[in-house]
Amino acid sequence: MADQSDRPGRLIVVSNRIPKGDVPAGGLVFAIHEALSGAGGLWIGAADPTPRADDGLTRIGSGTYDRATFALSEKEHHGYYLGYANSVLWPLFHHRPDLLQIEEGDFESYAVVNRRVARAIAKVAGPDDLIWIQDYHFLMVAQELRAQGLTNRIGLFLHIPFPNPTDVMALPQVAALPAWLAAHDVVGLQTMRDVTSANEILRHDRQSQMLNDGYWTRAGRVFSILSFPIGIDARGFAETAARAPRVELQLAPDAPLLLGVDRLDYSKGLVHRFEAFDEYLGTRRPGDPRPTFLQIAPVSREDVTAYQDIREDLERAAGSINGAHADLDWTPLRYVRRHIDRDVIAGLYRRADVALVTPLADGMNLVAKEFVAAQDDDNPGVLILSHFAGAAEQMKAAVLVNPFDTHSFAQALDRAIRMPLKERRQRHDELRKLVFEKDIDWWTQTFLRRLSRTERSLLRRR
Ligand code: ADQ
Repeated sequence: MADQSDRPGRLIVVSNRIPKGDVPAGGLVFAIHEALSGAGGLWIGAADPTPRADDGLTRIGSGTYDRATFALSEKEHHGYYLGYANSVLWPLFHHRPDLLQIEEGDFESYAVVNRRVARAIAKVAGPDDLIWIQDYHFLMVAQELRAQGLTNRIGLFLHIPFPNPTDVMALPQVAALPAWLAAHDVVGLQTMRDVTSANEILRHDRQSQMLNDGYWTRAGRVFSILSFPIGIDARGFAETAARAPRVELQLAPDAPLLLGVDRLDYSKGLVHRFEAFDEYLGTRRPGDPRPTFLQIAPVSREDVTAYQDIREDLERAAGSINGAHADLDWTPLRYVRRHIDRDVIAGLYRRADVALVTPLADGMNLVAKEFVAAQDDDNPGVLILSHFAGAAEQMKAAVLVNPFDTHSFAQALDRAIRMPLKERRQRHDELRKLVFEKDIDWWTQTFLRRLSRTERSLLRRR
């Protein structure tokens, strides 16, 4: 790929996933597309695994910005992606050190891939380009770029939670983590809770010293750790929901519809959610409405053992709930594992009376925001949200639950199903304001503004 350093001030984004064709509407991938369409620049992501991996980038498309992939061998896909990223960092950062699978060679594979990405960036980056690294797949890229002499402004946004100081001890590379972070100019996290954890971990590092206003200094560099809660394309999503095709669900006329939409993942708290629904069903009084809970959860990361286990647990729980409560004309729980199109999901959000967004740990959780954007403002549904979703820090007008406390979770379900229109509207108005104001554009602009102003902030402090 040609050196493009003659075009100063571009944005270079790195994310593991990159669309190989059209950009799907909504989600993070769409947000990156939007940011690059405005600023122009380069988007780098992983190619599909091949038997061998070479250095360099392969251009896969260009328009208002360029797209390129870095190569990944099948062995690296195993070690870097399925191994270190998804069997070490993901469980650890989601507060599940018990699920860690530390395999020899996986970290080396992660380091090799991070180094390859850094070399590729170093080759094409002009001195004024902003480099924006997305997520836990690339924690070492900035350090490698600094080792190669790059002085560009580099930002990292971590989409997942930050581990607490105790859990992080289970990371074999824990001693290296502060240096990985310090190689960036801005480290963006989803919530204040995450910033507190990161600060706490850095306080234990002898070389890191806290300045103020989110700034740290380490080994001669100044960097900041701040929260930038991610948003959605609220306006676009609301339009999709209002236009969405109506799906025939064959529910009884007044049956409340409860809805869950998640990637099948142990962090999403699906078994706990099923248990709370089971308890709620057990406490229904005669004449109470007969709700249907529709859970959509397509499988993901099937090659990781923990994901096979959760799938089995869930199917067992679903079978037992329907076995105990179903009637000839009523199936209380419907569990759909098939992929469902985004516009159909938008229509289901709008139709649902209650959304269950109850992860045990989650960086933000965009489903909570999509549900709010999709509602009919005159007759909105109720959002039940776990305290452990990053979204709970902003969305205080939701019905907040502790997913580990089955009994109070079941009571919250009952309350949500019965909630009068006035209260539903009051809560919804507050949530809607937040989701539309702090949308995906707000997030992108806030992060990039902070990153591009870094130099000036640093000069002030010298
Ligand atoms: P995810 O873990 O993927 O993202 P989430 O924030 O809920 O979680 O986003 C999922 C997206 O996929 C949503 O846009 C949703 O509509 C869509 N989706 C979910 N289930 C679907 C289904 N069955 N069919 C079709 N689409 C489905 C990571 C972090 C989150 C963080 C985001 C963004 O784990 O905590 O909020 O990045 O930063």
